[in-house]
Amino acid sequence: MAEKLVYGNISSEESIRLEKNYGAHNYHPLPVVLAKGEGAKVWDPEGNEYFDFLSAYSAVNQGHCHPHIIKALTDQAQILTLTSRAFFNNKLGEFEKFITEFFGYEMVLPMNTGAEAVETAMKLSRKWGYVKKGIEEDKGILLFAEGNFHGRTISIVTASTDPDCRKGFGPFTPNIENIPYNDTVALEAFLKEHGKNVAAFIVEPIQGEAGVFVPDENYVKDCYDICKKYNVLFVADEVQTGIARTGRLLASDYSGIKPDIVILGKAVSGGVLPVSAVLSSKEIMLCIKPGEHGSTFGGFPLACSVAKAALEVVRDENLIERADKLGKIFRAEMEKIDSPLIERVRGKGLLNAIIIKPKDGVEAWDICVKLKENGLLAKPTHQHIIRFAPPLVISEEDLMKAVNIISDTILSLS
Ligand code: IF1
Repeated sequence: MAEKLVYGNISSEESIRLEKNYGAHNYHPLPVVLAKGEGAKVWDPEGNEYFDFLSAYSAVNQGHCHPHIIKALTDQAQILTLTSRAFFNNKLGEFEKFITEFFGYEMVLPMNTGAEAVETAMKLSRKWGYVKKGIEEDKGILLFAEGNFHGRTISIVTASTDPDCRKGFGPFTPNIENIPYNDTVALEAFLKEHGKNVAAFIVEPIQGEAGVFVPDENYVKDCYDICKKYNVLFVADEVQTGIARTGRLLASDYSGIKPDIVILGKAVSGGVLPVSAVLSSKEIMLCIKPGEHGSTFGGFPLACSVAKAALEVVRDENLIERADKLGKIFRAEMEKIDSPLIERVRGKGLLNAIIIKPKDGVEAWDICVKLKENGLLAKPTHQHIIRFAPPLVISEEDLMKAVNIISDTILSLS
């Protein structure tokens, strides 16, 4: 018998069937259909309620459909949405001043998706390498860490070491190299040999896709210092770790360094529109001249209004402190779960993961399916890791309810 629909007019079953028949098969989603979101909770068409412990991969740090952001969206949508950059608009400059002051940088280059912002940082780094560092034309190297995730374009997957991301998509972009992550000796060795031609080292302060892999405490600071020694730009991809997620405004803040270039995406808009940004100094940013880079939508008035509101929420609702405090509670609670299925708990702020030790055929995927049945959504990564990253606006009370769901679920499978 068909269940009665509470949200929308298409059932979960029908939604899945439609996606399967008409959409490219480039994802393998958990079998749950979302029809509504509010704060840290989401609902399926049949009205079942879930805690969202993925937050659209940390895009929804401010919570689903935050009223302040949605007001900015609907207000601006009735006035002006898109102008292109062929003309000035009255929202862009205001937003640029706001975001640069917010993060303590001189200039910003707005784009849309995270991958576009990474590509922008790659182009900007190479341009700086030729214009300022004096690298011989077409010799500029971009250095990345193994296990990275920076997006899906050809040049970005050139830097990937994950066969799923690369296989069948070659040939790749030249002069993109890798060194092991969390290995400053490898960085120093590479720069000692090739430093003259290296424009930038582009790295995640915590590797997200690698399973919330937190490097050694001094890693980011030491990498920064090594880069300075060889006049190489230190570029932090904070698309996932930035904007309060890890309990600091930027994860780089834990290391007390200021990257030469910061890449932001996802939560810049609170998950309302694709808005990304590259932050840097005038010295670096002004290496790119009119006509050399851009995007039809980059910095569009609607995005500017939404992103400004989204950052105001981070400030006004103390999301940095919340993530820091709730993260400590969450990890402590996870440590208490006495189950052979849990090998390790790790993370910073509200970007956390538990490493699963498969037992009697029970794997991370099975745990996530069971969590879903019990009212909590999370996604496995790399088969044996489950990432837990709720919206930062989650109340302590809801966090504890979620902790109980996770604990009960894991114990029931142990
Ligand atoms: C998908 C992962 C997360 C990112 C960093 C740039 C981008 C991302 C550090 C590109 C994107 C995503 C995209 C998402 C899955 C996801 C992800 F599991 F693959 F690694 F978040 F953990 N830099 N991350 O994490 O941003 O172009 O997607 O806006 O479905 O591919 P984008």
